[in-house]
Amino acid sequence: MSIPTKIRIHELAPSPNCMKVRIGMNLKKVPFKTIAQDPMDRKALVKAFGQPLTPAMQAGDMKLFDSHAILRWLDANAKKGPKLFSADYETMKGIEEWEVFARTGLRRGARPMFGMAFGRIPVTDAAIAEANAAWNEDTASIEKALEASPWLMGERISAADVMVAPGLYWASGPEHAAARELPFYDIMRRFDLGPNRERTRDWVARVMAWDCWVNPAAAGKKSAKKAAKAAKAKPAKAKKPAKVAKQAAKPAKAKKSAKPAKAKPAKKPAKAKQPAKAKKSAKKKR
Ligand SMILES: N[C@@H](CCC(=O)N[C@@H](CS)C(=O)NCC(=O)O)C(=O)O
Repeated sequence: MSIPTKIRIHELAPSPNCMKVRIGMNLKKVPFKTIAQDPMDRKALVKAFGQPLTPAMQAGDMKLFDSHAILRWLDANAKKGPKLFSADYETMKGIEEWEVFARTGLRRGARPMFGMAFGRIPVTDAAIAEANAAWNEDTASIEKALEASPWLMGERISAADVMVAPGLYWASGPEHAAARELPFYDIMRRFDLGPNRERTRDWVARVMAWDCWVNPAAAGKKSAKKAAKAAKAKPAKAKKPAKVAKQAAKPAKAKKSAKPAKAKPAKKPAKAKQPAKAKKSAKKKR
């Protein structure tokens, strides 16, 4: 089966699970369009997919939901870009362990963060402090893994990075939320990974540089222009894209991570380069 030319992703743009799919699509150089899901009305989504969550993908006449399922489909079918999973048994097991972590290991920070941002949980300083303590504790294993190598599974980017990093995006720098305009983001910016998470922040930025919602240049020049136009992009607050690019090039650990400018899959040579820097003018606000 080849990749259909018409791919539509139903998404809630700021959601980490939707970020994973955009990153996967861009790494694999698969063109796609997004359809914004109304968070308050999931009827059409349920009718089409039999379930209410995003991301949900229509690719030609095939339907698929669940971000990790979509990543697997991409890796099995797209011809370009780095290999996200692996032919190596042990590497696959390692990726799947990180996958379990992505699904369950960050809940103590993520649930209160999204709960407060969506108005489901009262916003209190104490609850935010508790969630931030959890963010710090629960990312210790990531910081440790990144002491040994620039990516979770070694010298190359893999599905492990794509599955885990987006869940940390909103807590990895208050400037991410501060650059966007809804009250939702005023709450998101109060969350933080806390001290001694420099490698983790740097790695999140390197993975997120592949998300065209964060970095329109990630989808290639033409798409970046289109995305910027569609979003009626306002002039950027210059610093953010520059920072993404700078962090992307910054070594997580002296020599080894001199490489991550190129995104590569675990234990396999990769063709994908780190995406271009977001142009100032391509910066969009939502
Ligand atoms: N296992 C699914 C989870 C999808 C999921 O939870 N999506 C969220 C957005 S990140 C959603 O649609 N939530 C509905 C809601 O919170 O009302 C995946 O990885 O795609």
